Amino acid sequence: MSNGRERFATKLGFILAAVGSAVGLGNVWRFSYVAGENGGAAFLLVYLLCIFLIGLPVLLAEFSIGRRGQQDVVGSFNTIAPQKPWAIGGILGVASAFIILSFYGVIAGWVVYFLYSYVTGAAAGVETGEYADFFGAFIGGAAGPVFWQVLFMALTIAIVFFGVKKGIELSNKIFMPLLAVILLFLAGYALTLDGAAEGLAFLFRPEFSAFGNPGIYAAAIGQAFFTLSLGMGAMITYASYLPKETKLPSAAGTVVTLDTLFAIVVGIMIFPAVFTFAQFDVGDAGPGLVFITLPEVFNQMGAMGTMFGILFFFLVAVAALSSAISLLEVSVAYAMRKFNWTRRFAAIAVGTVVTLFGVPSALSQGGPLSDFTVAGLPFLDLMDTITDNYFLPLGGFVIALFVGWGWNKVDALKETGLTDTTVGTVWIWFLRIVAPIGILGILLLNIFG
Ligand code: TYR
Repeated sequence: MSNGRERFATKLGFILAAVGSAVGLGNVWRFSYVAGENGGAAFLLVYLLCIFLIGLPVLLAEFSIGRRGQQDVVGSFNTIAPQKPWAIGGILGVASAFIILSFYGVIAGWVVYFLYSYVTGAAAGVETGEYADFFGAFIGGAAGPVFWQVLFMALTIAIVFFGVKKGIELSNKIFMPLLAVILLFLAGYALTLDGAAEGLAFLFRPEFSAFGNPGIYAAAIGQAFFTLSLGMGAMITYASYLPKETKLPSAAGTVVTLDTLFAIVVGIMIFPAVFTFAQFDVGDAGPGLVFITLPEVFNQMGAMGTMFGILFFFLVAVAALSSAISLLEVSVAYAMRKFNWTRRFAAIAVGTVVTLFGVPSALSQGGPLSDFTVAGLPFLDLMDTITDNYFLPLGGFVIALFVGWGWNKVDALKETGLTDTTVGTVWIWFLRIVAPIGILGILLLNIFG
């Protein structure tokens, strides 16, 4: 506490912030459509392997780097290993955080628009089967998507402006459990729909032919890193605000368990609905999947549907906000140290540039920029794929190698409180061998497969 850095007040506060970073659009929006695109159950299996064999060890590695380094992501590498090239991993992380937030704000803007549409009643009067058009009309515009993106980003910037601790801890303590309750309820409701059996089979019964598609491995590892906020220093940055006493392994276990449960419950909620209502093939839905499918579910619920629409989109917006805050915090913490800016100036300057950089994404999903594609991908999908399937795993690769081989093993184990334990030995070897080979193998498979 001597160096004057901001601190989380309690261990619970830290865990809440870390869970708040992890649980967000990744679990709801991204998990649904990426699982849908990649064969459902086969994807889920590879995803879970990536989470536990690679994500969990790397998360603990990030926690220990951050708490030991006591700096932003680049600074933390440099403090622990001065004059070494490891900080490249940190720079890659700042770049990833910046790019991810640019399109994250766009999707979060969609969520806030849906919240608004349920509050005004506009989303409730739509006929069954017409939600694809409702959604299409919104993202096909220009001013609409940009307006809601800017609104959401302004909120994110305002919170980072005032500092990490205030607001985040409190809102996560109340809203995160509420989101869990709503999701469980909706998942229960989804199980009563006509397409429930088909949806569950899609999510849990793998088609073995799907494993032959090299794309699902990259999709799974990208989703694992994205959903756990890994590979770009968000967890390093948060852990740098930790006092020494916090037990890192149990914090990492909590984050991974909760985040994974959220994703699975969302899957149980969404796929029965997809197989009941969808007028598209589940593999082709793309980023609009939840925005088209869930309103159909709310529509079925009659008068209660509006209430669920409001609650659901409100809570997802809050979850997205706590994730967006952690994304912005990565670049802000870096800019504060690097350029000696104040928190307030950094929040506004970096936040504004990120928002501007997100505008092409906002216009790319049916709007004026939809014809501009690279490798068949519209701008938003391109940014998403580059960061999540390449940058984040690469960042995780550097982090694993750093703690596994670069950092003195005794120090790394001491930082996590795992000296002379079996868990500690297993952890180090996962970082040395399993995670790097797994990540590299998947990246190569994706490039050459
Ligand atoms: N994990 C967040 C989600 O699932 C997104 C995110 C990604 C947040 C990377 C932070 C981060 O560093 O929505």
